[in-house]
Amino acid sequence: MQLLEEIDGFLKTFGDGMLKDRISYSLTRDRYDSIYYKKLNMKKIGRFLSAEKSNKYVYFHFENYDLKVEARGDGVFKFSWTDGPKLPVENIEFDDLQLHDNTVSVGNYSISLDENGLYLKDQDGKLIYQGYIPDFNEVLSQSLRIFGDDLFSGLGEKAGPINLRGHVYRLWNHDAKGSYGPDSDPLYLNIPVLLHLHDDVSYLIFFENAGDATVDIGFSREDKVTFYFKSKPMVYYVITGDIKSIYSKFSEITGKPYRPPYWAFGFQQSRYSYMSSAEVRSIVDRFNELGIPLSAIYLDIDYMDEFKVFTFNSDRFWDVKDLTKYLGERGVRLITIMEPNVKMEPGYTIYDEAVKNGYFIKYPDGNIFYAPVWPLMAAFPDFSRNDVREWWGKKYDFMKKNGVSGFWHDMNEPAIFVAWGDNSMALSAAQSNGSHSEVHNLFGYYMDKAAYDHLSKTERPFILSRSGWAGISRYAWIWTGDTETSWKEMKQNLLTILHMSASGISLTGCDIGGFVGSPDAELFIRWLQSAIFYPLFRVHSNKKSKRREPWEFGEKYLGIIRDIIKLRHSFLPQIYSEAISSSITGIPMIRPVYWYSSNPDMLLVDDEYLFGDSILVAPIFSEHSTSRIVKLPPGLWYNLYSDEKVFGEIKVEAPLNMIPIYIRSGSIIARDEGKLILHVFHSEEGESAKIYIDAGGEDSELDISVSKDGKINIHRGSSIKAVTIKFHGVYVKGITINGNTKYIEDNLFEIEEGVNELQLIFQ
Ligand code: MIG
Repeated sequence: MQLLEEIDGFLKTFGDGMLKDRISYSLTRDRYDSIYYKKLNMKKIGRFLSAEKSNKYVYFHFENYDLKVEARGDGVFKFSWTDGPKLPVENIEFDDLQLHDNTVSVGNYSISLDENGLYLKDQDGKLIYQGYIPDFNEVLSQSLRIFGDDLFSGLGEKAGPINLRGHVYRLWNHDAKGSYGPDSDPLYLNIPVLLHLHDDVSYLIFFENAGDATVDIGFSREDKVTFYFKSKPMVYYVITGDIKSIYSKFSEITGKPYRPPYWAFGFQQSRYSYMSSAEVRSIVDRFNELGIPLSAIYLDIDYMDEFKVFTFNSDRFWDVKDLTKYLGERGVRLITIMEPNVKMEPGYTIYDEAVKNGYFIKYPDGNIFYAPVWPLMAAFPDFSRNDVREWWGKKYDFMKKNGVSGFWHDMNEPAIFVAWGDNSMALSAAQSNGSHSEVHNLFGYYMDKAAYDHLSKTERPFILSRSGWAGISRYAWIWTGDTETSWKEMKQNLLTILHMSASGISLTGCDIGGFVGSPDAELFIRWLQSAIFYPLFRVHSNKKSKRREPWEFGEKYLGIIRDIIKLRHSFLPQIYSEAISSSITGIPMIRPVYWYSSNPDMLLVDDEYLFGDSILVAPIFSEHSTSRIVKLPPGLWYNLYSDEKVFGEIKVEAPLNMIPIYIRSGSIIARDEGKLILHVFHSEEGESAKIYIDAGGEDSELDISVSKDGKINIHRGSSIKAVTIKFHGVYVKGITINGNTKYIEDNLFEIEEGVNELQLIFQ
C-alpha cells in the first residue's frame, strides 16, 4: 500500500525516465540488504558483579559486559558499555577516580550504582543524572530518569517545540523531499545529544553513535527518556555544570567551531537557480544601483554540465572567470552548490579517477554502489577515508581557479531518488568506518571535512552544508533546508536553530522567506528581521517560487528591506567577534532565553533569542501584528533605537519597519558605521568586553573595560589604530588623558593609537 502510494506520488512529481533507475536501485538495495544487513543480536547485560579500579578509571563488572567509567572533576563523565565503529570524537584526558564501596568520586561529584542504574550526584547529594541499566537485544536502549518539570532540547535539527518533552524523534539524516513544516521528522541533521534541564541543574548527554536511533522523551512514560539504537557503540558522555560551561566542555569532545571569513556574515542572495552569467551580473548590478549591501550570490545545480560535480555548463557559464572577477570588483563572492554524487559516465574524469582508485562506496561483495540522483545513476565517494577526502578536497582547486569563493554542500545525507523505501543509501553499503547502517549520520560530516581540510590550508573557507553530525561547526555552516513558506514555519526556524544550538552547533541559519512558496512583502520582511542575527543571513527559494530579490516586492517595501540589510551589515563587527569567540569557547552564538534566567516563567519563551550574551532579538512572528510582549532576562536592557532602559516584561510597538532589539546594560558592542564604533551601554557596575576585529583575515584582539568611576583601560592588537567610542545611558561631558581634559559632544570620542588609559568626566 505504502509502496503504491509512493510510486503514485513520485509519478505525479516526475513521471520521467528516471523511473527505471529508481526502481532498479530500490530493487538492488533491497536484495543486498536482505543478504548483508544484519540486526544486532546482543547479550543481556546481566547482574552486577563487582567494581574495580584500573589505572585512572573504574570498571563496573556485569555478567556479560564491563562498564568503563571515566570522569573529570569539572563535570565530564564517560560511560563505555560496548565497542563499535570509530567515530570522530576527541580523546580527552580524564582525572584519576576514587572508588569506595562501589561509589566512584571525582572532584565534587560521585557516581553510585544500584539495581535501578547509575546516579550522578553533587557534593550536597543533589541528584543530577539518573541513567537506568541499559537493555541490550536487537536494539541498544538507554533510559534516563525525568525528575519533574524538565525541559529537553537538542537532537540536532529538530522541527519541534522549545521543549521536546512528550515527543518521539528519529535520528536518521534524511532529505525532507523538497518541503517540510513544523513537526516534520527526521530532517537532514541528527545528533544523539540531549540537554536535560531541571531545577536549575542541567546536564547534557551525548552518545557516540552515528546509526539509526529513536528517542522517546517522556512520551510512552512520563518519567523516562529512552534512546533506542540499532547499532553500536553504546558509549555516552554526561556533562554537567553551568550551561555555558557544558557547551565548552562538549566542544572539547566534538571540536570547536572553525573561524569563518568576515564576508560570510554579510547578506547572501540565492535562488534555485540563477541560470546564466548574464543574469548573475544583472542582479549584482541592481544591488549596486540600489545601494543594498550584498556579500555573496549563489549558483544552484543548473550551473553544472548535466549535474556533474566540478563542471560548469559551457552555454550558461562559459565565462565564469570573468564573472567572478566582475563580482569581485563589486565586493561580491560567488558560491556554488556541490553534490556528493558523481555521475556514472566513463570518460568523466572525476568518475574515472574514483573507479580506478577504488574511491567509491561499494556493496559488501565489491560491486560499486550506484543510485540515481540529479545526474541519474551516480556513485558516492567514501568520504570516511583519508585518501578519498584528500583527493576530493583537491578538486576544489578547479573551482577556486574559476574564482569561486564558497561552497554549498547539498544532498549529503546522502539523498537518493528512490522508487520506494528510505531515500538514502543501502544499509549494507560498506564504508571504511563501518557499514552504512552504522555510520549513515556521518556521511555529510566527512564530505564537509574533505572540503574543509583542503581549503583551510590556504584560506578560511566558507562551506554551507545541509547534513552533518556532532561537532559539524568545525567544518561547515548548517541551514535548515527545504522549509515551507508560512508564518508558522518562520517561527519554527528559530526553534530548530535553538535545538541546533543546544546540540553545540554554532553556525546556523535558514532560507529567508522559506524554500517552497512565495512570501508576501510582510512575511518576507518579518522573516528577514527574525534572521537579523542568525549567523547565516541568506535569502533562498525554490524554482517555482516568485523571484525574491529585495526589489521584487515593490517600491513601497524596498526601503524597509534595504534598511534591514544595512542594519545587519552595521552589526558585522559584533557578529564576527562573537563567531571568533565561539570558535575559542565552543559556545554556540544563538541562545535561548532560558540560558539567562532561572525563572520558571522564562523557561518556555520560544519567540525570542539572544545573540551572544548581550543582544536580545524579539521578532514579530504573527501576521498583521505591530506590537508584542518582550520578556527580558534579569538586568537592565537598552532599547536599541531609543536608548530607553527597560526590564522585566514589556510591551513594544513594532511597525513593519521595526525589529525589537535590546542590548544588555554593561555590554560593549562593535558596529560598522563607516568606521568602527564601540557602543558602551552603561551599567552601575561598569562595562567590559573582549572584541575580535577582522584585520584582513587575521584577528586582532581588543580588550576594553570601563570602571564604575569612569576609568577606561584599553588594550588592542597592533593593527587596530584609533578607536571611536559612543556612550549610552549616561552623559559623558569630557575625557582626561595624561592630565589633559577635553570636552566632547554626543557622548562620542576617539581613543587614539597608543593611548591605553583615560578618565571619563561624567555630568
Ligand atoms: O532536490 O539544488 O535543499 O536548497 O535549492 C533538491 C536544488 C535539491 C535541495 C536544497 C535546496 C536546493 C535544491 N536542492
